[in-house]
Amino acid sequence: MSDEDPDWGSAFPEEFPHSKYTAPDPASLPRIIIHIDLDCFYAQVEMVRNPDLRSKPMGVQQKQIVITTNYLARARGIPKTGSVQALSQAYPDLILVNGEDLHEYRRFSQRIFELVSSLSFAHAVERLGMDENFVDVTPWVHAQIQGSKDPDTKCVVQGHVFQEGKWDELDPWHRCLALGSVLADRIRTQIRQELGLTSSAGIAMNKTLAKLVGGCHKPDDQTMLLPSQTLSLLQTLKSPRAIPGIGSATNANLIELGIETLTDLQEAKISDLAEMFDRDMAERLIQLSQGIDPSPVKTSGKPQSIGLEDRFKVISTRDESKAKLKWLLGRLAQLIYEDGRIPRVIRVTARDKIKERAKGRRWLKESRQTQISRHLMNRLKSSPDLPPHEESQLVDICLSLLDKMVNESNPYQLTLLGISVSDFPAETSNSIQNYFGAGAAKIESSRPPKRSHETPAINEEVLSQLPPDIRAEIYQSNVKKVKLSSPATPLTDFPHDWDPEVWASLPLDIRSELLASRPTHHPKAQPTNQKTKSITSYFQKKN
Ligand code: TTP
Ligand code: MG
Repeated sequence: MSDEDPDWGSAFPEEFPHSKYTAPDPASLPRIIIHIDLDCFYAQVEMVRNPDLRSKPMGVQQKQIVITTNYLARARGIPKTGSVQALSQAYPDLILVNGEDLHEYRRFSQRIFELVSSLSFAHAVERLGMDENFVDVTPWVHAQIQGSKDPDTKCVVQGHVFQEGKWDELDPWHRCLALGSVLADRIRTQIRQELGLTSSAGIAMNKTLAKLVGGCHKPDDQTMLLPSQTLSLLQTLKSPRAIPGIGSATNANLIELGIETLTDLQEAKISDLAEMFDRDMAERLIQLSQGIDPSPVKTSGKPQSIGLEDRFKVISTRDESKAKLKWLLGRLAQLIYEDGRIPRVIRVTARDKIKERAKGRRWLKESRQTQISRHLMNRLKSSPDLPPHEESQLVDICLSLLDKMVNESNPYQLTLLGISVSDFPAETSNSIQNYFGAGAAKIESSRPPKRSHETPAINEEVLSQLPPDIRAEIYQSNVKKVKLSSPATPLTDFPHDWDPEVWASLPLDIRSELLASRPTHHPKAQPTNQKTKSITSYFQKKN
């Protein structure tokens, strides 16, 4: 079925032209967000490439880890992930395909995003990692509800209602969601028809709920959440950690505060969290636990940064680091060439086991970045290979960034190194230097006009290659304890030597980055007496 020729007959089979129906005010209607998640994504891509694999239990391996298995394997009890050794031993008929070359996965990921973005009812599409997309279909749905459709008109739900709940087709909220379910079905059908891939979807009033409910009927199916079912859905989660966006680092902080269950967090006040989190973060955490997520679906553009990381057993000498950085640069050059933009900032990320132990942290990644002259990567406009001279200069720059994190005179044990680049030319008009003028602040930063995910200073490309729990953890460790000035209080942490108007016009993440770069400038989090709305009263409104 073409997108230009929608058959909404199945959604509204009957018309009542003489109705005295008054359309509901759109402001009183919920947002309708669809979350699409591809089923066993890498495995499906491999099965498209080699259809013989479809009838076999198979998995995709990177290094010694199986990162996904197909649903045939899962139906036989083979887990989704595990070590190659353990899974091969326990399931000798499991076929493993090497998935270290991400090129095809990225290509399919981009095609999915482009396909979904091209659908006329998709108001905004936000990529999350490689195989997930949020789609905001609110304007289209509201227009339908406001249109000539009579409230008595029959309306259908595609797929499941959460816990097979009963929905009321006369309730405008339910009707909005039902329309969302029809659109989700449409999206999934298009992806299947055009790319040969199956996916699962969640339909709800916000991103968090859509993502959570989308996992209820997997694979190749979809689930819609009624507003009154929000608490029931949340009750299926064991701990705050199960909420997308709450990583294990944040969870550990919550546990330190005595907040162990989701109910604890739902009932917490912002002041209860003040010891560990700034006010905005505390508020967001409490809201998330209550199923409240006002974050918009932000249309994704090209990634704000491009990068890759490698994990390994241990590197403890400069020569090994140099060799690894050189290897990473070579692969990064290929990605930059494919992207077509030339970056002006390079960032090195490292994880040092010894530091982690010393600080008692399980996941401690550090990054340092610096500006680079554009001529160093100019060749990548026309070739995927760096000339030797430029390559060696870049390796030296990376090593000097690493030196800022690793002291050669002390022992260290690196288990991860990564390089990413950002600040591409199209975005230079928004460069922070333009806001403050040269020399106003020595900040090495990049910012695209749009962010595809609310992860300040996080490399989406790198994130997309990581397991979801690690992605969430990295996200949390980046935002944790960073003062986020909310738009409602734009000048709270305002650095007084900067122009207030310019400050107010800056995006929140850049403000945070600037504040973070001024070590003495963070006023202590103000405890608040503001009471969080009780979750019950919040949801009593709409049943
Ligand atoms: P997921 O969406 O978590 O998993 P999936 O799509 O394979 O399976 P599901 O049907 O349960 O959604 O991750 C998407 C892809 O990300 C996955 O196919 C492989 C990759 N990935 C990694 O690179 N590393 C990892 O540790 C995991 C878990 C996944
Ligand atoms: Mg998936």
